[in-house]
Amino acid sequence: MTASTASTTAPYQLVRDAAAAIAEASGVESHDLALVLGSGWAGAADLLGETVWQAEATSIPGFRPPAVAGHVGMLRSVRVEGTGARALVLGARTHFYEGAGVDAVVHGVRTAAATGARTLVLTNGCGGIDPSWRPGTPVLIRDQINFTGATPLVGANFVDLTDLYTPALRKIAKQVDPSLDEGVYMQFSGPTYETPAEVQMAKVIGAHLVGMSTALEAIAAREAGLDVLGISLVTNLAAGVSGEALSHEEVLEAGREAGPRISRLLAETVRRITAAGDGGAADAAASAEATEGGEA
Ligand code: 8IG
Repeated sequence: MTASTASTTAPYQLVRDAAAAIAEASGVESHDLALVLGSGWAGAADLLGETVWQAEATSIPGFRPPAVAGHVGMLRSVRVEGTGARALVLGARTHFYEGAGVDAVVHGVRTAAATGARTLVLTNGCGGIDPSWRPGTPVLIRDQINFTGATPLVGANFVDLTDLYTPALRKIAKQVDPSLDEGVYMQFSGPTYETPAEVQMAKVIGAHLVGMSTALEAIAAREAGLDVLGISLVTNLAAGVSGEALSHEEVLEAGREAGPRISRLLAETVRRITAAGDGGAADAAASAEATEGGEA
């Protein structure tokens, strides 16, 4: 890892400033786990536990206002119900298609790591290529294809991505909801949705889910040493799969419909991850083994 070079560059200084500002404003010295809430997931963190602090993200260094007008991006510090662990909830993200650069896209993730988080839960709304996934279906991300042509890493920084999405964390999510499927998420640069031909290409090269986020963030998380759990909410069938046109209204409706299910999934998964210890995957894996056969 090239932390010695990376940590002296401007984006990393901004990250340290952001983490210090969050600690100061929230009174929470360090966090154990962080979550990024994507399209359709806005209310999904409401069952996690007690919110002990919240603020507009733009009050913290490096966080940009959300691209969608009338939408305020909030940061929250939550005490996880049942375990007392500290969760940092990032209520909005900066997308690659905003053109602010990759450092802006991954600022929240790097800040989460700098607040002490060991585990990151990335959520998103996306298009599904498998027609059996009706809009409103949550799917675990097993692996990814970064099709943006960009990366948050600079220099000879050869981060291993073999287990980019931590298997032990997926296992815990499946114990919470045994009906969860897994898929490969492909990040396009956006902001257009794909053409039907692009969706066919995605399918041929091994993708099951198409979206405009998450992959770059997962890479930055891995560089920062975080364990990553990714959950996509299929809010629409990808272009050309159903023959219907894509609509933003459909996306919103799928999110509303899936709300109760994904809220319970998120809360119970986070509770189990943090129950084992400090939120690291080794503890999570141990707890998954310990409960094996008992509940799932
Ligand atoms: I919500 O079908 C949502 N986000 N690229 N394709 C891409 N991003 C998305 C889609 C989709 N649905």
